[in-house]
Amino acid sequence: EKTSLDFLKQLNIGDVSQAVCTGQEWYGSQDNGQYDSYSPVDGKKIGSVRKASKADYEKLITTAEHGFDHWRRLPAPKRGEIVRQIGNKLREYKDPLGKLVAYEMGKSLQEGLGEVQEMIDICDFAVGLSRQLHGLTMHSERPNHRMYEQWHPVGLVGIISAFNFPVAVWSWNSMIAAVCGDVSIWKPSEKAPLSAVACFNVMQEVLKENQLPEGIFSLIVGDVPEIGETMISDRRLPLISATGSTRMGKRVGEVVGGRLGRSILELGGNNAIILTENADLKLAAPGIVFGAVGTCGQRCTSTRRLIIHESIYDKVKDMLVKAYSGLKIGSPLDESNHVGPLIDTDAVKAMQDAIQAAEKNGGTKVFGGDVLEGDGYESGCYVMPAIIEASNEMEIVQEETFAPILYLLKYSGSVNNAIALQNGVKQGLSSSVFTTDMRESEQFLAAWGSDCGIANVNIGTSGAEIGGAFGGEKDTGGGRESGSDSWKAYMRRQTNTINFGSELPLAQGIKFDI
Ligand code: UN1
Repeated sequence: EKTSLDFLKQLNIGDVSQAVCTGQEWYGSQDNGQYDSYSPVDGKKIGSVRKASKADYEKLITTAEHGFDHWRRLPAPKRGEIVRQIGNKLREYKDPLGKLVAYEMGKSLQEGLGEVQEMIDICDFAVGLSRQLHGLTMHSERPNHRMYEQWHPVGLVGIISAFNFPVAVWSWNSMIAAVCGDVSIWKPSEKAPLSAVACFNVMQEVLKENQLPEGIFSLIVGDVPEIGETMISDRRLPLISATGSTRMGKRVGEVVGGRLGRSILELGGNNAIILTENADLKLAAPGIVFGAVGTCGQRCTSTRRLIIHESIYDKVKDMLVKAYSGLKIGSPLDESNHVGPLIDTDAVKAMQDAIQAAEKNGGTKVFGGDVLEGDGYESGCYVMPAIIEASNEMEIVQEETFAPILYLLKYSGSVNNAIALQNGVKQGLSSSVFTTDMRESEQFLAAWGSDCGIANVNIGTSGAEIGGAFGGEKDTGGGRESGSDSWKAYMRRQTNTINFGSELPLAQGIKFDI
């Protein structure tokens, strides 16, 4: 059966897209090669996007600098009004954009639509924020003096995003940056470039209707050495927000830090759910399964480890094997399926290697792990999610494998032993505990509890709302995006002291007469 590709027409995606967009204008080198985007759903080519050259990048930056000078002069609530219209445009195109995300990346249609919903939600959040970019006022120690702080835009913000959330992560950064008065330059993943092109096609109408200049929102598709490296070492970009592997993040942090720029890093996770003997297993089951197999295990918040009290270990194992046996795996565009494909065959290979390594380390596979073949699985990217009994010290358990592998770990004694296991990895993104005992949940949330950026009670590790700050500690990079006061990272703070008297007293009582 042929997948209906009407959504490509609705999103104005042609055979070959240009590499650069500065808002409405598209351009780019014609002879620097191109990315062909193949769908992991059916293995078919969806379209191509040209690769930008260094000259394209330079032209873009000049435009963005002009765009910034215009945009920063617009009152923040007026910038919010543009973001409000972008949010409404996304509402209009939610269906085709969600379908394209599902088709190009391979996540389920529900999750593709959910990802576009995250974009709409962050636009709404940013609109409200555009009237709340508050600073504080302080009392000056000097008579007839006033002291306060204000927040100004930082300038050009580079956004480097990953394939797994090909559009939402851009919106978390770009929409908050936009109300803050910044302009953004987005380098999307080369594994899902068409979803990025589609976002700009959708947004274009708003920019045009409002007669905005070029360079407020920009897109550049290109290679890491040519474009990614150029961005991170470019002093004209005071802030780089990067999502991806810890290896990539270390490189970004080092280069941006070397020029004393700022970075927001959203890197790998190794997220665990703790099931104590007081867990409500009915509540926990969907949280665990969605966390482990949703998005085919390719969220940075995916559940990778399940830390189970020994008294309920066998029961939980049986429950999970039963639940996994009922999983429907197939085209993510068919809403009755739970799990779609991995992003590509390299990811399939990485999953197979991880399972082998786990078995070599002494782990026991209790379910799944096979590569699926036959009707509907022609792309070679479909796998059966795996459950492996393991222990926390195993090298492979310490690593993030971007695939649906769930490691079962056993603990005995108090919840503090489980928390020690949960914290006993290099990463620190998301964590959760299922318990109906408030003493256990409060231990988990205490200063000596979970060391992660996200710690949940009776909710899984994935599927965070946009209203909270998103990000994590240790090898996860320390950055925070999206809600709460994450906006502060996109602005520079200025402290202002104003003397409205006729004397010039110095602070700290210093006398200096001339
Ligand atoms: C990511 O995987 O990079 O919390 C982001 C979640 C989503 C975002 C994940 N809202 O699972």
